[in-house]
Amino acid sequence: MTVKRIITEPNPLLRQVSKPVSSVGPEERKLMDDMLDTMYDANGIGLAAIQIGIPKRIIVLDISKDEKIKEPRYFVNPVIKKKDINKSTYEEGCLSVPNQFAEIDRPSKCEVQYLDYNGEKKVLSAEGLLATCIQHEMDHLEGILFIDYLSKLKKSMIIKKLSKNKSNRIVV
Ligand code: GNR
Ligand code: NI
Repeated sequence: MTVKRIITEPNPLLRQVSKPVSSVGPEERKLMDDMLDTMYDANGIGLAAIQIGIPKRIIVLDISKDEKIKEPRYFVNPVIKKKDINKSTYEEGCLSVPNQFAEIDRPSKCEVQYLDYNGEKKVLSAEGLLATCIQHEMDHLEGILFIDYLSKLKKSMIIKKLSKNKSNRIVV
């Protein structure tokens, strides 16, 4: 289990479309373990593989409120089968868009089909924060970030800020 460095915007890697996984083997499970470690270390509730530079269609989530009770969820090759016509609004953040938050509307419920940690085919009906988070992570697999839903002006202001922070940071 290793904590990896999370890639932040602007970075062309985050715009890459991730590739389906052919089977869930030791390499994929090691990746999922590292992703979970990286996510917990960064106090996030979700992470897509591309955020640590691996363009595979894998996401991990843990939306449990109690820090001591871990409820990790693993999704390989997730596909959304159904989306509710009703929308919910959540204040979203992203580990790849540090310290920026915005209210985003998304379908309030969704049904997702995926392979789990053991490579078994599963279907999950999600609502609330879980549904939002699944859709946020699945956007990462398509190279989409939540700031893409904002006005051009808001988005460009955020990217400008992040670029500035990056050029000021001393990389060790
Ligand atoms: O930690 C995260 N919190 C969050 C809050 C509202 C909606 C989505 C998220 S996902 C985010 C972690 C992340 O960047 N995942 O890609
Ligand atoms: Ni994100």
